[in-house]
Amino acid sequence: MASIPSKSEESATKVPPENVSAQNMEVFISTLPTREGWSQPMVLYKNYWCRPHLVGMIMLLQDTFEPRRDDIILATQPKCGTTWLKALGFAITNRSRHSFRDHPLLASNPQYLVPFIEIPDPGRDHTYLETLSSPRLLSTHLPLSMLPAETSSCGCRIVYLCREPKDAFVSRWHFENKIVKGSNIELDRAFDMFCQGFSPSGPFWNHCLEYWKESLARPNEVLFLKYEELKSHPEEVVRQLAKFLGVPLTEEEESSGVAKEVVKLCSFENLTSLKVNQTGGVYHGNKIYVENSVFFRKGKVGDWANHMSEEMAEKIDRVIQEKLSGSGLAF
Ligand code: PAP
Repeated sequence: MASIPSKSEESATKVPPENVSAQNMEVFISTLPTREGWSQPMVLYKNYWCRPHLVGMIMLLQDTFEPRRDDIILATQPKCGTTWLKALGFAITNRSRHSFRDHPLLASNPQYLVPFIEIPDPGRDHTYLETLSSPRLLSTHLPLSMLPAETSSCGCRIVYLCREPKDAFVSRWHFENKIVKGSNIELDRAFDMFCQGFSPSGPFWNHCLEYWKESLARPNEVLFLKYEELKSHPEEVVRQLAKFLGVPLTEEEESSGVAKEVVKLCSFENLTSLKVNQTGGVYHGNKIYVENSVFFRKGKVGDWANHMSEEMAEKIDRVIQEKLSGSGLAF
């Protein structure tokens, strides 16, 4: 068993010891910088803020996850369109198997049709991923630097969806106050934390930048998309996604309007009209009950304007511009 670092040895960038036992995990987590402010305290692990219980899961992932060449990983920062991307990815890659009239997306919340690699679905553990037949459609909220190294070398494909930071922030703020009973985080306070880089999976900009740079270096394996372009040209993005995932739309599919059908099936309006997304929910590993409806709120571009002052918008725009400067990425 590996030894646990002492507090004095600890640093925010520290690589965790391998094979830390379950008993020692708590000790290890207690050595990480901790900060409160969101609905639950968070720790800084490998330069990113996350819920403490996630650290063990990420470490387990490093040891157990074996990426396959034909895996597809849908990567997002929370609140940037995960549910939508999962729906689209599932609909595109499974379109020969299911008719649009009798589709799994009509009976299941998209979140549970595409498993997270770092967070086992309720009732399952990490071994579940190994039981899935290829090609696997998987998802993650982790930054690229936290994925097992083979993910970058095995040739699997990653689709990253990011979102305009002001809208992502507003969505996060609503979610935080909804998900934990009694949570009442003030907008101003949440805003300051977000601008400091302190948010779940944050700093927001570093998460985006890692995937952005990788998409420039390995365009055939990493596709970088924005929520806003998906909103404005959904059918084009569906075609782009299908092509990138190695299942381009055929001429026949084009003439029968498959892109349109996929967009309609996965649309905010359709998904929110379904009973499965209006009722029910599941308990997650951290004992939080997540209602299926919580993944849907407004689904709009620009809702930040209903919450932020001009001053706030200018500040966050300045922070983001500065952090992304020189990268070629802009919002
Ligand atoms: P997660 O981080 O918990 O996985 P995620 O799906 O990334 O959730 O974020 C939810 C946001 O996506 C919500 O945005 P809002 O708060 O600004 O409204 C949600 O409404 C939006 N969303 C979910 N499904 C869709 C969809 N089909 N089309 C467009 N937006 C969607």
